[in-house]
Amino acid sequence: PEICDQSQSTSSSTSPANKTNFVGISPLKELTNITTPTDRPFRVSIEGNIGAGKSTLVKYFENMPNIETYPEPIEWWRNLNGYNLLDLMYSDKPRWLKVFQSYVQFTRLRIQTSKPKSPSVTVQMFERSLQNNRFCFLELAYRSGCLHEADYSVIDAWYRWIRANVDINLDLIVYLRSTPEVVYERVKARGRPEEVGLSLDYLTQLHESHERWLMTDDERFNTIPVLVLDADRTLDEIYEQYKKNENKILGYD
Ligand code: D5M
Ligand code: MG
Repeated sequence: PEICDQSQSTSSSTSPANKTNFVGISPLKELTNITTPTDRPFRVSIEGNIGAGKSTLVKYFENMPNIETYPEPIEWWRNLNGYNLLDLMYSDKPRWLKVFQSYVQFTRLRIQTSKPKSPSVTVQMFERSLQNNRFCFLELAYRSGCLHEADYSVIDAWYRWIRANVDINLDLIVYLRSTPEVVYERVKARGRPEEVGLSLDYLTQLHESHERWLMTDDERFNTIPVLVLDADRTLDEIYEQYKKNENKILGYD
């Protein structure tokens, strides 16, 4: 495919992207099949577009008893032997996207297989996941022509091996569902230097990639239960949603 032709996936006006007011449980992934594991903590991953408020949610839970939170390891990506891989990736995707995907997958593997620091930890909360890397970012990179099928296949082969040989299962995904225009404004306001060139078009594609992964019933993408929260609201309203859904998010009910 043509390198980084990003024109092909922005037009789907029939996608669930337009149901902006949808809050609640993904209709296709009922939460009835949540199981609380007995041999390890409950694992929940916080997912959503750039600027959806994942870090804020993770922070909200960070000091609660028996919960261990794992923010995205963005500082690892920003400094690998002095190289800022995040910046390299955004400044030249055809050159750097594949090694970035590969490094992100590695860092997420390290995090998602962390042993809790104390035996009293009953919940591990991750900001994004290996599953996100594979089914959202890697998939989008491939579909938009940013990644050669051979590169995609190598990273996919690693993912498959990991999944077959290491316990990377998640018990719940919390999807902070947003509208691309809303997160675009937040990303601009946040002003992370690597993200200055981020376009509304890319955020729209990323949104659609989250939708494809989490809001369709295609089991090749996801079989993990998904709790959907409306991330377009104000911070106060979003905190209200956390409070209301706290027990669900933590696997307590
Ligand atoms: O910020 C996380 C940043 O890292 C954001 O710029 C997206 C980028 N990111 C994270 N994972 C990937 C993968 N797998 N590919 C490409 N870019 C990625 P946040 O605000 O937490 O979303
Ligand atoms: Mg974040």
